[in-house]
Amino acid sequence: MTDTLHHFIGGQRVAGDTPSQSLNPSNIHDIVARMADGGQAQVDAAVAAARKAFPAWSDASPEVRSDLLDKVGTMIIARGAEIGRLLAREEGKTLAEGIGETVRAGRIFKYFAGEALRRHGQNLDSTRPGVEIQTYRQAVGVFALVTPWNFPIAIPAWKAAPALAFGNTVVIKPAGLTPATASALADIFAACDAPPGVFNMLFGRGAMGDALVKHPDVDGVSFTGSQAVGAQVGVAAMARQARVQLEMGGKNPLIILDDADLERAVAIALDGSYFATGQRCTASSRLIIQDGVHDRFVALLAEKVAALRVGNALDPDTQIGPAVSEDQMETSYRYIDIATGEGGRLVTGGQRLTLPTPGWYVQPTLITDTDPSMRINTGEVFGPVASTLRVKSYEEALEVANNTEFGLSAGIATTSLKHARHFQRHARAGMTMVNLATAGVDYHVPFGGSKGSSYGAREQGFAAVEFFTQTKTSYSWS
Ligand code: UN1
Repeated sequence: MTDTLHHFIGGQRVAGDTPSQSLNPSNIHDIVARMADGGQAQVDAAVAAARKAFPAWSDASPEVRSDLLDKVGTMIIARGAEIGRLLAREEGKTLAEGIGETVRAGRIFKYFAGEALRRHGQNLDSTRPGVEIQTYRQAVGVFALVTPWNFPIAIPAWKAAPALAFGNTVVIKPAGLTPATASALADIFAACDAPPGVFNMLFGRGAMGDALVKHPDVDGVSFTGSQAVGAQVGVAAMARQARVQLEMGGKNPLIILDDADLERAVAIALDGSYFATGQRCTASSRLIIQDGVHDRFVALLAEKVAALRVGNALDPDTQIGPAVSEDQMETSYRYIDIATGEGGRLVTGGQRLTLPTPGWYVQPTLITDTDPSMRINTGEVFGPVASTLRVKSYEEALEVANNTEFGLSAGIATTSLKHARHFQRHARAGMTMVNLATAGVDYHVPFGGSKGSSYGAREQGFAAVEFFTQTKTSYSWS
């Protein structure tokens, strides 16, 4: 079945041409959806609808906002198996990963249903007698949310839910590779009787996102995607003093020290580097291993990697689905070639795969004997590919881990409290993981990185209020 997706503007589906389509990366003969495109006129209409809805939505009782988010969350979870399957079909995650992500999106809405009711202002004594001070958190206005293909429902949820909870209205432009999954969210807002214009969705390619981000009536932009696009989004937003939040790539290290619980270390490396086909900005791509345990760790991990079942995402036995697109598949193989060309040793993987259904499959790959300057250790691969680096000490491991322009997530496998504590303080990353995979985060706590990975206020959990509200300080004397 091929869906036809139209824009969702002011509570209505707005039809237009549907020139592009999304494909099932596990079986490229399967067209998942035909997707509308558009330009300035659709962007103007969506932003105008969001602007029109803003006064009533921001003035509404927090209970009204809480109720809508709770209803949306409940409906997403109720439809978890069906939307999760659509996600797996369109993005290439396994069924379990697709359903897991969908349920997570529902939980995000339910969390922010609670946040909408929480009081975020303060009462303070003034330094002057008889004067009182209150701070309020007020809604900002219309937010543009530009979301990536790798979490096609969770990331729209984690940007839209807080924006709406605090009284803003939104226009989402989901990634062109995964529009059908995002569109399910627009259907749910319609089914939950969301006030028209509070939640709008525009389909299309990069030019559509560009027009949205540059729209003078958009007050803030939250973006997740590549560094190159993020830089343009940042400049466009700042040019008119719109607030902006950017989540970009990662080149996340996982250190394995000699004293690590080896079985645990192998399990978290396997999860962090390969699950979700390595298509997570939090994926572990550099495994930094201490001398004493290096060979044993590599042998154990290689055995597990070689045994991973790559296949059609909709087959329940599949552990690793395909890359999302031909481009992403080719990027992985290109990085593998460069790595072996520069002297890396291919321990397992790296071969092209022909499976019963034609798709963009990548064989999970482990490359050893690399050094920090190789391309495989500097660029973001975004595929099921990891490299290993051999180090002599914890100090050297930390130095190698921090030697990157990114800084999203960083992990360490160790039983030493001393090294774990030191790492938590000195890893230059927004998130640190001790004996846990670098990927796979909770939804009720801050998310974000340092250096080239992130810009602006943190996303998620109790931190989201920073970006999606503006503080007013009120003085009174009586
Ligand atoms: C996770 O690791 O659970 O685009 C989430 C990404 C991140 C989300 C990762 N923004 O991969």
